[in-house]
Amino acid sequence: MKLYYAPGACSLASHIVLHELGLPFETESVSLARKLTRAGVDFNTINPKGYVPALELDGGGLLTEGPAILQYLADRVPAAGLAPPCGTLERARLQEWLSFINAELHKPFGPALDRAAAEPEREAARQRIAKRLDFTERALAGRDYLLGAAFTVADAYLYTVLRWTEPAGVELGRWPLLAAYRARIGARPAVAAARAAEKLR
Ligand SMILES: N[C@@H](CCC(=O)N[C@@H](CS)C(=O)NCC(=O)O)C(=O)O
Repeated sequence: MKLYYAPGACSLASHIVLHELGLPFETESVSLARKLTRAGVDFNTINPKGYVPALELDGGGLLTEGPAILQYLADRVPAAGLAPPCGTLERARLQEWLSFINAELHKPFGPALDRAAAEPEREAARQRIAKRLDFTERALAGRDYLLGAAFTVADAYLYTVLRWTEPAGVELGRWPLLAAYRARIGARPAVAAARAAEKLR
């Protein structure tokens, strides 16, 4: 398998999960501004959607969309417990979180991080993010991870998105449970390894 990623982007969640699972994999970074892979290939010829993450599969073919990639990877190694079994309510809970993070939390970071966007648009995005972080903070009360006692792929994704708060102008200290959660997830060896591979702090 080969993961196309951009340092610190949402592809970090897939990169974390690959490290967590201990499966053999390769990576190649992509310049999102120039749509060029590190080897100089036009990334649009690999993923016509033009964005990361994109996972080249061992048997050929490409899988895109972070939530799909995260679940595909988790299902390769069920014993690792990074996703509950398919068909269970717990699996639907995982999908509920992945959808929420993807559509409700990840998306408003686009305008919030865009220095070219008008300030009112950026501020509206920050307010949307804050509302969603309020909800997530309440959901984490009394639990270490989004689904309860065990780390899942949803935690890899939420951690990745929480890393964007400061550059987006959102002070994570307003949500003490989320700040502690980010530090806790960030200390996992696989998370540190993925960060190091992407040359991130
Ligand atoms: N729907 C996609 C969105 C992925 C996405 O937003 N990727 C960003 C980085 S976090 C990107 O590559 N943006 C470059 C672009 O859209 O041109 C997913 O959930 O995987």
